[in-house]
Parts: sequence; C-alpha cells; structure tokens
Amino acid sequence: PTVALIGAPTDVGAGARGASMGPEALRVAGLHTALAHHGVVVEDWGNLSGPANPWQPAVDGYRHLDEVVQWNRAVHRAVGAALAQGRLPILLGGDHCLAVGSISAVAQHCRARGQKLRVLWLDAHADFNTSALTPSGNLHGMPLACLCGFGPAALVHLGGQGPAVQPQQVRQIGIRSVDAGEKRFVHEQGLEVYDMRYIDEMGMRHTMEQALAGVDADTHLHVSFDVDFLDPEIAPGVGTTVPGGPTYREAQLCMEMIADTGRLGSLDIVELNPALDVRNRTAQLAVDLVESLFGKSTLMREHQVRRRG
Ligand code: DIR
Ligand code: MN
Ligand code: MN
Ligand code: MN
Repeated sequence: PTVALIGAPTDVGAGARGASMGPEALRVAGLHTALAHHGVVVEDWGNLSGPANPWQPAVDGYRHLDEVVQWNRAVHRAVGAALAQGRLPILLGGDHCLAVGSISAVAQHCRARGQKLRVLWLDAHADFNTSALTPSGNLHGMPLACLCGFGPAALVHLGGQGPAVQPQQVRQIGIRSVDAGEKRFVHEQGLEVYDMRYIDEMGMRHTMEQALAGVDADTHLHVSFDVDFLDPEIAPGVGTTVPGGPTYREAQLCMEMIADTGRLGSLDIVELNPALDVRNRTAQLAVDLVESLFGKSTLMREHQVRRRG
C-alpha cells in the first residue's frame, strides 16, 4: 500500500499541553524510513493547520469546542482525500479528539464502497464521555461517543447525517480508566470491551482473536492507537498515564496479529506528548510498533511461514 502521513499538530482536546508536538516527534523517530524498510511507499502530506489552543475552561461541558471542530474538519477533509486517492492514511496526532475527523472520513469511504468497517480502539481510556458525563470537559475523552452519535452536532454530523459508526463495529482494547458515568454509558451502548482484566486473564493472543473475529476480505480495519494504551513504564510520553497497561511484547503481539489480517486500512497515532517524553523514546516505541502493524516480523516467523509454503 501507499501510505499518506497526515500531521495534525494540536492539543486542543487534551488536558495537558504538548501533544501538538507529536507529528514532528514521530518523524524524528524515523516513521517514514521504518515503513519504507518494509516495502511500504510513504508520502508525507505535511501538517494540517488550525487554531491555537486558547486554554480556556469548559463552556456547557466542552473545552475549546469551536477549535476542536475546526481541527476535525481539516482532518476529515485530508483523511477523506487520502482514501479517495487509494492511500492508507496515518493520522499523526495531536490529541485523540481528532479521531472524530479521521474515523468519520473512513466511515464515509466504507459506506460509499459497501465495505464493512471495524474500529480497534487501543487506549487506557474508553473516550466515551458526553458533556453531561465528563469530569474534565476535555474533548479527547469524548471522541468515540461523538462517532457513535452522542455529542455536539458539529462533531456528530461531521461526516454527514447519522452517526459515523455503530457501537457494534468497535472493539476497545487495553481499557483501564473509565469514569463512573462513562462506565454505565459504555455498558448501556453495548460496546465490546477487552479491558486489562480480560487481557490479564485471557492473554493478548485470545483477546486479539476475539477482537478480530469476523474480519474478512470485505472489512476495512481502522486502528485508533492512543499511545497511553501502553504501560507507562515503556511509554512515559503521554499526558494521561495509567499504570498496568500492555507490556512491550503484548503490544507487539497485538500489532502483529492485526498485521496478519492484511485488512489494515487506516490508522491514528495520537496522544504522544514529547514535552513529557524521555529522549523521544515513546515516539521511537510507537514507530517500532507501527512497523509491526505493517508486517515487520521476526526472522523465526518468516522462516516458519516460508517452510509451510
Ligand atoms: C478522562 C480522561 N476520562 C476524561 N480521558 C483521556 O477527561 O474524559 N482520554 N485521557 O484519553
Ligand atoms: Mn487514553
Ligand atoms: Mn484516547
Ligand atoms: Mn478502503
């Protein structure tokens, strides 16, 4: 596939400043060359632009709603253009509010082609708050609810009428921090959640088998990778660390099993915060994992696959 890198340097939806530096940190960590090494053709579409972070308190349950809408419109347009040109878009965030723009564009693309969409939400958080439920007003805690039809009209209808996705199309993986009201709402909407307790008890292999069940040749897989999915011991460079996330090997296996499906159609890499990182190691780890997502595998496995024919 030909990949299009789309930078969205903003932290308007986050509770800490710094995710705006994410796109450049991923480039500095060598995302482009890492993918090129695996035979992926990479086009860097540069960075989108949008309003500055006004750093204001919440109004009616939302912080910076106008700015979040403007950034998401830009993301929606760019991701839609990339898909229309047959590219596999990689959104370089930026905070996770931008997933509204990217996934609404992906959903439109799939609907137009009669393709099934499966969204894998890799995150420590459920991101399923609404203005009534949110403890913070930060829109990076609400993108999945917006995509499912619960949120401000300007975000819910970014990709046309009706919700962009149905809860049944989503699999949440690695969840370990959910607000009280948010938890009830996640249950009510019937989201399929593979939280850390599930991963601890069942293992990452079984988790991914379940999360990927039903993915077939007609399925477009979208991966929304919030870097705080990872254990903070290995990934300190995020605004909201939550202990007890996937280890290095668990995260690699997760990515490798997604790669094995051959159905990856689009990707968000969000919430990387270089201001909180240590010598860009979290960006380097993200690049390492994305390599696996695009089919990097160990020598042993390539050897076995070749022998099996
Ligand atoms: C929290 C934190 N649930 C909120 N959310 C984060 O503010 O809504 N999402 N950090 O990534
Ligand atoms: Mn998160
Ligand atoms: Mn998130
Ligand atoms: Mn497609």
